[in-house]
Amino acid sequence: MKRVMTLGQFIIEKQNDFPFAKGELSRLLRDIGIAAKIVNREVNKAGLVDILGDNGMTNVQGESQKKLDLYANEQFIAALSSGGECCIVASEESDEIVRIDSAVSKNAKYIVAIDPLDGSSNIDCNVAVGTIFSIYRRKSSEGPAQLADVLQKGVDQVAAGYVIYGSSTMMVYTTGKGVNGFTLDPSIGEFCLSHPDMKIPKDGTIYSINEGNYVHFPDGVKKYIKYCQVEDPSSSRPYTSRYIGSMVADIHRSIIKGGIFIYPTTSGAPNGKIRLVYECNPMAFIIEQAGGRASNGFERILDLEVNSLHQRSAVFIGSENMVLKAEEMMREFSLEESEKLKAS
Ligand code: AHM
Ligand code: MG
Repeated sequence: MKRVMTLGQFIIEKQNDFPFAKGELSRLLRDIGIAAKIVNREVNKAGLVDILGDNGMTNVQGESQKKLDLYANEQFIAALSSGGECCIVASEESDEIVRIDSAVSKNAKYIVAIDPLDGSSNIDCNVAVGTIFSIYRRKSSEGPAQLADVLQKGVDQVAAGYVIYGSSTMMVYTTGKGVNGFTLDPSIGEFCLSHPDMKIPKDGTIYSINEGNYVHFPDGVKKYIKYCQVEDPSSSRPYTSRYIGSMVADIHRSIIKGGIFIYPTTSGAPNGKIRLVYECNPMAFIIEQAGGRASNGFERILDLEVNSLHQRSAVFIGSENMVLKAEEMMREFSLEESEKLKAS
């Protein structure tokens, strides 16, 4: 019989990849896995709120039902606080960085940036949502960690991952040595290795973008969409369009099947919508580790300067050849966007 490898076992085995590691990163990843299971439980009963009422939806602390994204935020911060390996959490749900001031945590060497529940507008209609996380080593060596410790380029990430709460729940992560995916087996309550060494196809036939915004897109994006829609059997066009509206789910599909996910700048959102620190950078790290490509249309996401916590970026991410083609069109038809993005 095939041996089941749980996330916990896998993390311990992989610790040997880092000869001087003391196990803190492993514990951090394990803590994130535990919080993900708690959030998964709540996400799964989201539709029951009207049946069970407040009481039925009481969470583990005995608090009545909260918006799920706030609940997820609290769960991840609690898990990261109790472990003692993380000194700052930077979250989409918190305007400022959250310092963890307990005696064990305040000198911890890791920083975690997180989007606790991405795509949460999809919850009410039972569509997949996700958690995205990114781990950095703090830069300063003494005193309380600062915002500057968080504002690191994506290329400096130590680890990144996502959890997708979909038809099954998966955790996918990288520590810079490939990407591995674990599916939650609800019968034993463990994430089990189901997708070892994930690789994204170099080419794909699925493009994913909110086409409702078409009139507001830069010309390069409009041309790329038209390119996807042209009939050309030799390159399997027209491509298929798929847009879930949960970036984690759209990118997860792209990794499995091949494809490109684009959230460009628009006339209404001149810097794009997706956040650099806890959405673009972790997904870009994972995609690159899986053999794909991620850019803002002109520059590699992981090399972008990070100036503020909630900074936004345009994102073109997925199968290498699809992203290359879209970049080619951005250079040809929307070069002025590149200057605007640099200035932002
Ligand atoms: P959120 O962090 O507020 O949930 O927003 C991010 C989400 C992404 O998951 C998704 O790709 C995008 O917003 C969808 O935006 P839109 O509705 O504009 O297409
Ligand atoms: Mg988000």
